[in-house]
Amino acid sequence: MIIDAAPGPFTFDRDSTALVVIDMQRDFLLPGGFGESLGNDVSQLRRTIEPLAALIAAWRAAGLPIIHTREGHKSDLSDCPPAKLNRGKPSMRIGDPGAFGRILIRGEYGHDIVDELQPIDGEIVVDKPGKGAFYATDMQEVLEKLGITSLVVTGVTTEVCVHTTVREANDRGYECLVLADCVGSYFPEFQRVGLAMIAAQGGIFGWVADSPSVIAALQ
Ligand code: C5J
Repeated sequence: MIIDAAPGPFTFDRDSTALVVIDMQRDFLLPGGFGESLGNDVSQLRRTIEPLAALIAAWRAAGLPIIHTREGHKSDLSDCPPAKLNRGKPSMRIGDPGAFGRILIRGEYGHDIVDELQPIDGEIVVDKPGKGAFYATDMQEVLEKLGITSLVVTGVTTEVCVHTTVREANDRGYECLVLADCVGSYFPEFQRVGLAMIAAQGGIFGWVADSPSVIAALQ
């Protein structure tokens, strides 16, 4: 399949491509949740839900693999380095009580994926303690087992967990297509620059396109 993308056409093979949906978690996306409590405009992330739901439906219909990720930590915080824990607003740190349970703690309501994009049986969920999907996870083994060499990358936030994952994937030899309408940042300028950085210099980290062109190619 060939997708019209920046900086040029992105070619991928159905048998070796996975859709990666990064951290579409209630803590980041729900009004009243952790993300909003830090002063962020969650509508900037929520606009990705509708196109992503359509993409996931098309990807499922095509029978191709989907990998969801969630950023979060064990309840005793033993996998959260002090350098991460001690940052942020003092009353709103990882593990503190939030509107949807302890913030970014596995098993809490807020840590899980928004209702609209819940994984279905057979889809892989990678729980990650860091920003990138490869650090301290079995992501690489999962991809190798599936014979995946290309990733269609979606989710939040563009400049943090999406970028870190794309950079980790790029260094490991994966071809990454990032879908602009299916990734979101709380900060519009970071969204614009984050996407530009991926496709700059002839695609230094990968390619950028929109989801309708992928959905059309799948049909
Ligand atoms: C952040 C993420 N922003 N999923 N996490 O802390 O991008």
